[in-house]
Amino acid sequence: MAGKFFQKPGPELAERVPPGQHLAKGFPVLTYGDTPQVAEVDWTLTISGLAQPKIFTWADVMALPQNEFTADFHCVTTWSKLDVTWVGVKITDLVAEIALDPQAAHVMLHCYGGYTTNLSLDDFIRPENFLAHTLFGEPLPAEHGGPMRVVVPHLYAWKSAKWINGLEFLASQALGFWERNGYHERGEPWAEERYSSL
Ligand SMILES: Nc1nc2c(c(=O)[nH]1)N[C@H]1C(S)=C(S)[C@@H](COP(=O)(O)O)O[C@H]1N2
Ligand SMILES: [Mo]
Repeated sequence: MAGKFFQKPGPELAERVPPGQHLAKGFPVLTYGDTPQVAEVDWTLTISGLAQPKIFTWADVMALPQNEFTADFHCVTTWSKLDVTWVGVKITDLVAEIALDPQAAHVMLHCYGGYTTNLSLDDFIRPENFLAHTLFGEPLPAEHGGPMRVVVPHLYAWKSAKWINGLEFLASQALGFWERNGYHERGEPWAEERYSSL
């Protein structure tokens, strides 16, 4: 019963809810397939493609500046959750540790379990995007992408890759898992970029 799980936003929140979206109660889990179980000690982030190859360990990422983030979260299946609070590392601080080839213009995010999603570097390297290891003050639960996920608040949440494991830098756009299966290549919620325009 939809009324049990979704709320109509009040006027002060309504302007933060993109067209066609409803506020979720709680924080739903949306995963295609099984939930990978990855321990922090085993977690790595592999840099490949148009960049100097590099592998970040958990300790490497924890040594970078840690920030708190509050961000709205919009799933293309029409639920949104406002004011989600996270702790993690800015993508800009992470990328500062990577020697990018000047030809790099896109990135494919690779995850434990095989999920992928694509972003242009303009969409990826923004101060509001981050790697998250803490959700609402607790270690990021496995079902929400723990131990480490990406969060890209300005795009639909299928771009916010859970169980992040690799960044592959590319010269041109390639399509990730949902993007190959009919979702939009960019996915901007205010423009309702839900379905592929290709
Ligand atoms: N690795 C991986 N990342 C993923 C997904 C997935 O299935 N696998 N689902 C995406 C989708 S469609 C959404 S809406 C969000 C959901 O995040 P949540 O489960 O923490 O709410 O994760 C995104 N990241
Ligand atoms: Mo989603």
